[in-house]
Amino acid sequence: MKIGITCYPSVGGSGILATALGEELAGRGHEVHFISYERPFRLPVNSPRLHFHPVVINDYDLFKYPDYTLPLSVKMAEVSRDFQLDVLHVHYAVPHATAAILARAMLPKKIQPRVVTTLHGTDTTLLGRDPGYGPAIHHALTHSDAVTTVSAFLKTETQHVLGFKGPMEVIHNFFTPRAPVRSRDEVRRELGVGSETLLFHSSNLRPLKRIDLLLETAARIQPREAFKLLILAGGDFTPFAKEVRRLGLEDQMIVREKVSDIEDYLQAVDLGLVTSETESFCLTILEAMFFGCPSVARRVGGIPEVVEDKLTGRLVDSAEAGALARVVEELIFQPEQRQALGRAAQLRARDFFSAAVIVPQYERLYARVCQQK
Ligand code: GMT
Repeated sequence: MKIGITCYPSVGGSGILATALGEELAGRGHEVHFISYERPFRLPVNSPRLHFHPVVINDYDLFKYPDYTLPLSVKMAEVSRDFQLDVLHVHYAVPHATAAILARAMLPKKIQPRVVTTLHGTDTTLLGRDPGYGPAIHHALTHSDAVTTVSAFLKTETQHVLGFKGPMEVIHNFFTPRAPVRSRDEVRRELGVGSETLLFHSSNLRPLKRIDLLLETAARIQPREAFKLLILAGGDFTPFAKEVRRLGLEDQMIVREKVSDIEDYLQAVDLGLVTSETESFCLTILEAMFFGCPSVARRVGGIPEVVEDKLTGRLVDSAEAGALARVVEELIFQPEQRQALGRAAQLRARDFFSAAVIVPQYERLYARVCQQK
């Protein structure tokens, strides 16, 4: 098939997932065309059947805010026409789904691609509640040929928040780890970590990730010498430096910003820590699971679909730093228990959230919507 994919190209779960999906589809013989304002950062160059079409945005003085939706929709229509796309698969509703619906309407009926929209989380849970976005998202979902969500939780939220009553298929996220370039020992040496437990947090640091709670939790873990905390930051960490100093955590913290070789770090860490207010799925937990690293997370959103408490990680009901810290301490001082959780997490990742399990679900969906043509 000929499939167009639009996603956010920078660091972020929805973009990572969409890029991996495109790569997997090309590997299975499909022709894949990425359409975005930048080349997705994990998209390989010179790979057969993988193409990238940049959207050019001109900055006109007459606009206070530059518009992306219109040039994106024009590029989507052009690529659909020139490469006879069967499907336009858009990841993250805003503005991608709206642009796809417009692109399709610009084309003559017989060359219109099918539009598949995948909701990832904040496009429903945050923007869906915004009266300036909600109706446009609802319209785009209603006019998509298929809608998928990355968790059952997100499907329910979409029904509640947007009042969307149409069919939605739950297709969980997947991850295909690349081989690390450096060894675990080399990476731990780079980080200055010896036998301490290496805690791990990876996120875009937005308020929803509750970095305040993450740092407060780290500050409550005793004794301090027992751990270090590695943060892979998909954003600027400097605003948090003052809080790190206030909590006296300078010696425990290691921060790396905008890392692309995440696998090097994933193989070197021992325990993930996720303090988010909500997550529709939490790809970072899954990425760590593939390397046998379990996580401690709050029991929120779609996380219980990924982590089974006490089997493949730990879920904490409380949003209180002390409660999270007690569970982390337990796993620091019981390495056998932590490693058993990690081994089970790795098996679960492979059996339920690998490309081999998930990608065929998208292929079947594409075939189904194309039959309706
Ligand atoms: O976390 C974000 O706000 C970014 C967003 C994204 O576009 O990357 O993440 C969402 O999509 C990820 C991939 O499906 C999910 O793993 C994240 O849980 C989800 N984030 C939220 O729901 C907050």
